[in-house]
Amino acid sequence: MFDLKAHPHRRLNPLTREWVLVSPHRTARPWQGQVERLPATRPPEYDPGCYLCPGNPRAGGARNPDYRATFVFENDFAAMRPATPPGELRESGLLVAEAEPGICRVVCFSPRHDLTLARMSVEGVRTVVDTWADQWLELGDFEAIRYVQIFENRGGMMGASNPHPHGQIWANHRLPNEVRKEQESQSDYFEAKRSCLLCDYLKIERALGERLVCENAFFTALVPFWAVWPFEVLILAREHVTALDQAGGAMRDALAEIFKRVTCRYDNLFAAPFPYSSGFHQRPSDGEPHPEWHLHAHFFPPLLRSATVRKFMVGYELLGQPQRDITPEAAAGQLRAVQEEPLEGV
Ligand code: H2U
Ligand code: ZN
Repeated sequence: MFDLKAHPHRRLNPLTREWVLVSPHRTARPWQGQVERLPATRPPEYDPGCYLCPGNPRAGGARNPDYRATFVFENDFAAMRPATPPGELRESGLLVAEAEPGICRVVCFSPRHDLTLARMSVEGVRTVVDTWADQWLELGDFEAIRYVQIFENRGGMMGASNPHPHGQIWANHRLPNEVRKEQESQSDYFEAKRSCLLCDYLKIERALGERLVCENAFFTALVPFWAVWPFEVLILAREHVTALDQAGGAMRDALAEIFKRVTCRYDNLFAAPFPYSSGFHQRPSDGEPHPEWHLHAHFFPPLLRSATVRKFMVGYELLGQPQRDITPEAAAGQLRAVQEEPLEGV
């Protein structure tokens, strides 16, 4: 008898329509609760050498203002530029290139060099939520911009260049690959069923409960059935809103609250600050209503069993498909078991 808890199987991600191989038998042993904290060297509140701290010079000569809450600036090493001339290359359908105009910005979450979303107050994170929503609207209004990607890389393991709490926004003309896949699947589902893929998925998960991590009145955090990363989390709006502009004050407070709770749980799992890449997926900024889109945030953390054991996408995963040993159900259980308050000294 086929058993998801015991037998190798593959699971479908209905958002990307990609499969993940799940090998639950490889971790049939119970979790040892191993906690291997990295040395708690908390950074100073202000670092004179940091290019994101208030008042400090950045590369390229600009100087940061003496900001008191959030601070947004154009990336000095932007991956895309607004003034990119139109153009394309098409050679036999095999050499294909298209000019890609865009705008890249950096968002400092706080003037305090030593904070993280987990360590900031909910009010402080609410200011970040407002900044994200304002930037999403402002960048989406540009003629050339059709998608605004808000994201955060946290920790050197995920390639973040600096511990100062910050994220980035890349806004550009065409849908990035991951967004295009989610656009197509949500749109096809909406056409076929006249209902929203993620609203329907959330109903199933809330009824089953085994993959839930935590929730409040407006958001649910869960480990998706199709998770690839060991402690991957999906934060879903509980009402059908297509983007941050449709979130009112109470919903924005709740978003700040759930971000703090999820990142605290991460920090309390193995390592503070727990590394991850996270970001929102929401409706494209092309002026269409996109009723099929459901606002959500993904968290992709690389850690597997401890602060030092990480997951790499190598070998079979690069050449075949992603694979995981610890099941999403087990990962959700571990995330539910850790406390939500920041630990002393973390
Ligand atoms: P990451 O930590 O996710 O790499 O983001 C930091 C960004 O900050 C990075 O994209 C930019 C880098 O280009 N940056 C500046 O714009 N100015 C600077 O003085 C240094 C870094
Ligand atoms: Zn700093």
